[in-house]
Amino acid sequence: MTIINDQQGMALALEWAAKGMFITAPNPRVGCVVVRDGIVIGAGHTQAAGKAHAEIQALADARAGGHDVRGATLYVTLEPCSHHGRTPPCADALIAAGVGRVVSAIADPNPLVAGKGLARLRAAGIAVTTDVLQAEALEMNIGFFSRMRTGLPWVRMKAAASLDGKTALHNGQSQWITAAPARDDGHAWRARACAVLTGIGTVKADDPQLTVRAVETPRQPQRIVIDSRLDIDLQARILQDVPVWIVCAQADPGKCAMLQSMGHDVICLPNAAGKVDLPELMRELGRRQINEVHVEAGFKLNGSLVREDCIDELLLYLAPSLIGDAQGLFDLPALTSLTGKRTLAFHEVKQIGADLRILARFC
Ligand code: AOF
Ligand code: ZN
Repeated sequence: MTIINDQQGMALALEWAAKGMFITAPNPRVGCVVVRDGIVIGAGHTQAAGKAHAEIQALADARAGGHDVRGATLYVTLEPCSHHGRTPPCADALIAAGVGRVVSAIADPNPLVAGKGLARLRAAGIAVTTDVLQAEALEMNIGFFSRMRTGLPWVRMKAAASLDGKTALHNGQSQWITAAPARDDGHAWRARACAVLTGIGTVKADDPQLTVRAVETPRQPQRIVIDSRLDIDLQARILQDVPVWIVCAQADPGKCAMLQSMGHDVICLPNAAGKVDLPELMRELGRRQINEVHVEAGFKLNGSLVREDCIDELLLYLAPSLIGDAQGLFDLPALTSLTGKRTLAFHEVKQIGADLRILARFC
């Protein structure tokens, strides 16, 4: 493949970043390609936390192919780091390698880096170009950017409904409203998240595992259940294999100890009303280095999360069917004036099989 301009080089680096989609958290997923005379001589992506960054992988790949990286151009989807974290600074490795030019998509929001990586490259005489495919690079790591900028994860709420906005019949039947391609697509979004969050209502009604199954992934997201009164049945399927974080507002010491002895983590975060303090939970998840949260919950918790401004984005699958009087998407209060409506902006609308996928962001 011949790289004829910076956009093309960065588009390829973004493809490499996507290869790290499920493995890099809490680190951002970064891709890097090394180009000499328009020819790609090396490529790589961020490995698991504590392991090599994208630039190091790409340089090693080029060298393994017998290529000389001196004077080469390096496309990287995030500013190369300048700090000693779990790994040494990439900026230093690029300077030592003698690369000629670095093209970066977006500045690293990590305050330990934030411009210092590019400054160090420039100070060493390397030509630097920035902000190439910046918007795409931001999307790739939207949760990491959110956490670095605000301390909060990016919270995406997934739901599937009929065209008349209904998620289940009154008798609870909901399988299936959307078709298999849309359901598999939902698993890919689940897989990329650091955590999957649901409520005790869904655990009781569906006894879900909330694992990723339709997509091959080396790691399962952390599962979180909001369960104010610690009502969860110890036999619930979600509790049977890997540790779950159970968030409550009142922790019965006996039940708490039993859950802990099964390896689960009980987080008690009551608000003044005796319910789980949802905004505080989001801050806690940020402190626990959760970048993206994937919410799959029911009418009640969906409503509470929206009302308490905890959601950044809706991932809504709409099936081309009408099911009439049935369960809606969100438990929100009736309004007397449209001035009170919650407004979102459509970010992307795409057809997946027979269904529609809508990504809409709160304004
Ligand atoms: C890069 N290339 O591929 C990634 C970067 O603890 P460490 O050493 O792994 O550093 C983690 C930080 O490095 C992370 O918070 C972010 O600022 C940056 N990520 N930087 O040059 C990469 N993944
Ligand atoms: Zn680095």
